[in-house]
Amino acid sequence: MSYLFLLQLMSSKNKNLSDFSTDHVKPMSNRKFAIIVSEWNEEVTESLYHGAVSTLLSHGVSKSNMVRKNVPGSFELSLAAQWMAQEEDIDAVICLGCVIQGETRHFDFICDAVAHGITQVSLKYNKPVIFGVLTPNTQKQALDRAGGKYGNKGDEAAMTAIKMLSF
Ligand code: DLZ
Repeated sequence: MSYLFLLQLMSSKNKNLSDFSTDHVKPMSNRKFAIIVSEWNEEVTESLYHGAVSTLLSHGVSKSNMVRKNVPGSFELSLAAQWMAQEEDIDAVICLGCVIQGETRHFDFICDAVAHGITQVSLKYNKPVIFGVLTPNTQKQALDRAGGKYGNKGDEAAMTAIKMLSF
């Protein structure tokens, strides 16, 4: 079992991803967000996207201050995040994906690469670049965390961006 998968289980088991404190959050109405959505496991990633948008809207971000971009798979999130982070008017980048454990080591390579890549982009551009990537064992576990019984990781990702911009 990979380290990332363990982290994922630890972070969402017994926790509702849509349940967070909003203390000390600053106004977001003049902030601009890029939201990058991976097309793999589309049913899940579309739910993550809708969760992220609704959380941003409920914190005063207008639709015109959200830019959506799609990428083919989660592996491509890092480069797309870099393209968006280098845009001066973008304040934070939210990366949304879902990598489901398969029978090969593809899962580990993709998860490790995207976690590392997103971190690098965040540090290079000095902006929040959020890891809104689910790494479950099954599609059911993914749906449980994409608007199901454990909330929505898209909400959590948007809230993380808001909190980092309020830092
Ligand atoms: C190839 C692949 C596989 C097997 N599984 C997933 C997945 O579960 N989730 C995901 O987001 N992407 C997957 N991909 C696609 C890779 O992320 C990437 O798009 C391709 O390897 C091409 O670089």
